Amino acid sequence: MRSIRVIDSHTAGEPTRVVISGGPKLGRGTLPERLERLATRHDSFRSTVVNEPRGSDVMVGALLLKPADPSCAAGVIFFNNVGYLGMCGHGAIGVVATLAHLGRIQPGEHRIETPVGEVRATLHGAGRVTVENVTSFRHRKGVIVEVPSFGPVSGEIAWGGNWFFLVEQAPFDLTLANRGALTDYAWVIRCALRRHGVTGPAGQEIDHVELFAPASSPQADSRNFVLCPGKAYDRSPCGTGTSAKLACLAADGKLAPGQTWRQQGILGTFFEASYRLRNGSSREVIPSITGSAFITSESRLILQPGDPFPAGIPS
Ligand code: PYC
Repeated sequence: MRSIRVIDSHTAGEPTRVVISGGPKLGRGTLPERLERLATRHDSFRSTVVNEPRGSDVMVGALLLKPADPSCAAGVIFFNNVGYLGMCGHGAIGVVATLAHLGRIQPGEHRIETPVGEVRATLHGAGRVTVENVTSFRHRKGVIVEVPSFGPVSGEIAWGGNWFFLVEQAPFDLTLANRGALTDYAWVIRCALRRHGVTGPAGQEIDHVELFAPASSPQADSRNFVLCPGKAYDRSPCGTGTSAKLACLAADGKLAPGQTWRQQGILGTFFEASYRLRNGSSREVIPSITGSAFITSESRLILQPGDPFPAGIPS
């Protein structure tokens, strides 16, 4: 009977399931090469770990791997109910808290390989972590898409480790009670982007939609609602989404390097963020995101012979 050892945590409310053992053999190579093998030869593993009945649409999986560079603490591939994520901010915080929980790392700085580049993480202790993300940038601003039932919607396209369409206003208050309407609204925006061929610079799909409103707390600068590729909304303020936001603020001269931005998510939890410029570039920023993760369980996922859903239920 096959089993997969996992540790679950949540970061600002958003779950991460770190696979400690029992994953497929991906061989050697860079993280993008191993991601390619995972996606093309073992995609059922992704679905087994995060989809129902063992997981849920909101679960983000993190497969721990030996890093290609042995001086890194780990390599990690993030995935969700429908596919793979380049980077994942809340997930990286969850991975670092999990490695600390396992006693594999101590407070201090650690490097982690992801398919879209290396990130630095500082473990402050008690699950509090700062992740210095991959280089982030705004691709376009003032992009207008015609959204059925809502009319023209204007937004910015930015990379923060994933591709985002950032919209400054929404027709519904950004409250948890409105999550259904916000999900539907963000989803029709995403479909409109796809229909109109709005992409990243090399044709990349814009698969995250991020809506903003003023914060509900004087301690925050802004509140967001982020819709992920598989139609689950991010319970956290979204680390890569906050990175994309920093890139837009920096491009508009609205946030100085080193200045703190407190991003509140839909549950009211916060990430603290700031950026430095990449090699003096005024277009590319290196964001740092600070948040806390809490371990919620240690378990073994079991694939019993005869189970009609050994690979989970497709989302
Ligand atoms: O925190 O970057 C993030 C993230 C992406 C998708 C879900 N969370």
